Amino acid sequence: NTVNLVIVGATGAVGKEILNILKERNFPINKLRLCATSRSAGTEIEFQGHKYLVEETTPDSFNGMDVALFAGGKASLEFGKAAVERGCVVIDNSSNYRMDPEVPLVVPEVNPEDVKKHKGIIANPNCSTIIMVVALKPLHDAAGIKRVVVSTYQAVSGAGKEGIEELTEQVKATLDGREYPPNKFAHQIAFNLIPHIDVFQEMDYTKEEWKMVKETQKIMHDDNIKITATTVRVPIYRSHSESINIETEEKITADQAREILANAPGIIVQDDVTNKVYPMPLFTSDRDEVFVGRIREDNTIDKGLNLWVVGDQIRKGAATNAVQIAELVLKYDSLMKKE
Ligand code: 11C
Repeated sequence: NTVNLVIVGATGAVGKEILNILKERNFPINKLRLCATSRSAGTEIEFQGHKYLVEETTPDSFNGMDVALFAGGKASLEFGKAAVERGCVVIDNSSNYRMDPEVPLVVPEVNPEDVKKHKGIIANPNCSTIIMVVALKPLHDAAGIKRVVVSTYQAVSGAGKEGIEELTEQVKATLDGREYPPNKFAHQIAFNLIPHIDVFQEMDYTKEEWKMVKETQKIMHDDNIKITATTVRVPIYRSHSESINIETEEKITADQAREILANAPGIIVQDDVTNKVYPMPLFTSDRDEVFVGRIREDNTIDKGLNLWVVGDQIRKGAATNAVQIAELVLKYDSLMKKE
């Protein structure tokens, strides 16, 4: 089976990474259409030896296509339903439909079967949620997670290309003794940390923090897991890091957790403190796996663990996860090539 595939938002950070991953994984494409806003339409993108002209997204962009990968933003609100009406399965990396009960929210290592329940739209979770649940799922299966306390250290590229540019220019300006006022971020990000990602909502938690709570419960099919999050922007380019404390129903030792995680899909355990081995964002970027280290028993409770989890949020946190979902759609839907 080959697929007629549309990528909406093909010129952004996630869209470009989706193209890299489709190539790497040899995704079976019959026809490819690249779309974006009118601002980026006309850009030329090379993919597997062919040159593609980026088109402005319109409802007709989806005619005759099988799968539409939306890289993010508002596009799926505007065109998602039109794509479904034209027979496409939509895989949406934005937060627009994630909490819709009709829309499966999928991380292939955690709840692949949920893809089968789709009614046209499948949502890709938030990047920090994806990275966390890949690590939590095998421990939940083994010992039952009751409570999670997570603090994140999120890279500026989570805020897109403008986030990268703001950090670079602000670092240079600060070193030169010049002012570089914040624009993308609420405060200066150079030589700083900002405990504020996205807008403030109920109880003074941010939207990013609520995403980690609600999306995790939906993906894990367990509203009883208690989750509390603090999300922080840090001045690094790529890969989100997370300090995660869990409390479990059953006792699990650090050694057992290490073995469970080492055997789980999509995870690499890097945990050898004697040799100063632990995951760090500089070395987890451009990788699809989630890296786990600093695995320790929490000595303040009977059954608890601390973990340090790091993953490339543009790859596994967005583009790779979306392409993996497309692979599951192919597997479950047996899409037929449209001539
Ligand atoms: C960030 N997690 O790092 C955000 C970006 O819901 O897909 C992804 C927003 C989302 O700023």
